[in-house]
Amino acid sequence: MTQFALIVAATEELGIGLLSNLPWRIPKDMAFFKHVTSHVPKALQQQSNVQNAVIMGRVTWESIPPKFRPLDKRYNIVVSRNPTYDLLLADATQQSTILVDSLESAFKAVDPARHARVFVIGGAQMYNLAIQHAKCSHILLTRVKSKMDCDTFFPAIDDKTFRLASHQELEDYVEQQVLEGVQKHKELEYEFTLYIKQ
Ligand code: FOL
Repeated sequence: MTQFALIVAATEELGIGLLSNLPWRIPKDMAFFKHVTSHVPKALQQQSNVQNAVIMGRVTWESIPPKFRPLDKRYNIVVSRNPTYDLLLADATQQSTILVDSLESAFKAVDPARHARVFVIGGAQMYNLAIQHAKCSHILLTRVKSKMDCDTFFPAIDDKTFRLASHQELEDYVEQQVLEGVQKHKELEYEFTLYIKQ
């Protein structure tokens, strides 16, 4: 496998979840997540049958509303130590989803000929393993500035390993314009950021 990115929304205290769900609903952040994880880089779009892969733990899989599962136009790789875990897939979506028993097996399930970018999309157990991986090249972090009650956390981002990229670098990576600076949704303030491995 080549490199991969993490994508996450987290508070300043790096809180990411509460009771196995997202602690907030920020529509423009969810739209950003959908665009970034679905978008195949322009340089690779000539090839047909190419899409991105998203890797997630079993708890994150269950947190996605059933109507959005599997995440469409993406190859879904779900990690569970239970080899008999039932993904409850409709027949039409069987080929777009697989179950594997470890993060390493998830990376082995990625086919460079069919999968352009690879994203680890959570949750805490997956992020903890993935952030330490040599092939983890980017972290797309939506920083939620408001204090929110959380019971699940993203690992600390070591500033000797990752540097905060510029807004231009973020737009270049996602190949789309991104809202710059602090955004507001109802009472919540948030900002789109990118970290790149040094
Ligand atoms: N990264 C960011 N920036 N924000 C997030 O909310 C986020 N969430 C997860 C991972 N990385 C993230 C994990 N949780 C869906 C639901 C939960 C989830 C990830 C995705 C989901 O249903 N996504 C649909 C769009 C749903 C909608 O439009 O409301 C998708 O197609 O991506």
